[in-house]
Amino acid sequence: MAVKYELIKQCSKTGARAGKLHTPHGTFDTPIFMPVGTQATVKSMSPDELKDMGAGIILSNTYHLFLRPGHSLVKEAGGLHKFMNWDRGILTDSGGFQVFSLGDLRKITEEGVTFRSHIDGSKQFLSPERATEVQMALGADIIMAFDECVPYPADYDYAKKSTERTTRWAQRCKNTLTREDQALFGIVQGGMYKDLRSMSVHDLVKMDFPGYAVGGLSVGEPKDLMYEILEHTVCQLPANKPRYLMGVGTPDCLVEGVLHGIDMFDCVFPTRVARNGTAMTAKGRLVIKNAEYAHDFRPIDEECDCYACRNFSRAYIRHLMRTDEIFGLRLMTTHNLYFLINFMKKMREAILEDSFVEFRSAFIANYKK
Ligand code: PRF
Ligand code: ZN
Repeated sequence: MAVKYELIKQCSKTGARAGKLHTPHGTFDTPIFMPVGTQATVKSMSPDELKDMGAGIILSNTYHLFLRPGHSLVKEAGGLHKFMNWDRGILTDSGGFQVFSLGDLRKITEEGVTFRSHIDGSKQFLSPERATEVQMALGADIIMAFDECVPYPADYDYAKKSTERTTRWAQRCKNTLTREDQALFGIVQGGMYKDLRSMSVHDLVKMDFPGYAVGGLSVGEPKDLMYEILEHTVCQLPANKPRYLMGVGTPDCLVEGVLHGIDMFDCVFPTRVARNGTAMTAKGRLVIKNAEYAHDFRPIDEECDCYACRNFSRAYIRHLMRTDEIFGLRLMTTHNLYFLINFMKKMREAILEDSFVEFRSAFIANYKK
């Protein structure tokens, strides 16, 4: 099997767990946060910088690489790892979610999705077979089933039909995959309906995927509802397989995800907000352009030892961001990614010491949303 999950420690009071994910490109500690590299690059960071901050697996996108530069070119380069010179783990999302975010530009049938490229308006088609073939050409360690993310809100009938189709699509993805060095994860959908979530888990688990993702959350629903559906879903997933919560990456949601037994996360949030001047800290967000930091010569985060915090002040980074200097984006991105990777490490240590409940209480007491 291409990817194997090893459970190291289960929290005695919550669903939280510490483990290891073995892949063809290394073994990584879980829970893990995967930085997003949509266009085969984590924006503004070199692979060496990512390694220095402790990144293990990064996520890239089938949709974007399929449209440009095209999966054949990436294959010609020797695959995505070689193309971007990244020798640790890669997970590619299937394109399902991106295609469905195009709104009016797409049409869904049982066969697949016809859509217009956001780049040149050309007509394109992705199906479970095509999305899997593209992901085989890219060559990531973990590839995702082609799914429909049920929108929020959605009526019961639509959510049911969509979820059943996603399950049929998952089987078609599985039938298409021929590479033995890639692990295909199934994606649980079901909207905000518990019985549909149970149905989705049940049907996917029968297909025996090497890992399972929880999709269709963090799509605009209230956080309490998200946590409720998450808990209901995760506790039905097999304990010996990795669990991935898609598109979630704010500190409060990461803590709740880990609490319920999630092992993997990805989100554009840390890198996107960094470029717009927001730093993440254990106390909450810090908006670097604010006037209050003009004469503040402390680091972004006094508890952080990333390259940015060890060497530069808030006042300096504020100046770079206000003058649109590229170095400012790089420092902000470095900090946010380092912060999150380190945050996951701290959660893992707490689980290993069986003090995750205390970690969570201390976090909640300190963190301003
Ligand atoms: N499906 C896929 N990718 C995703 C999602 C999903 O439901 C989400 C939902 N938060 C983020 N990314 N394929
Ligand atoms: Zn820092």
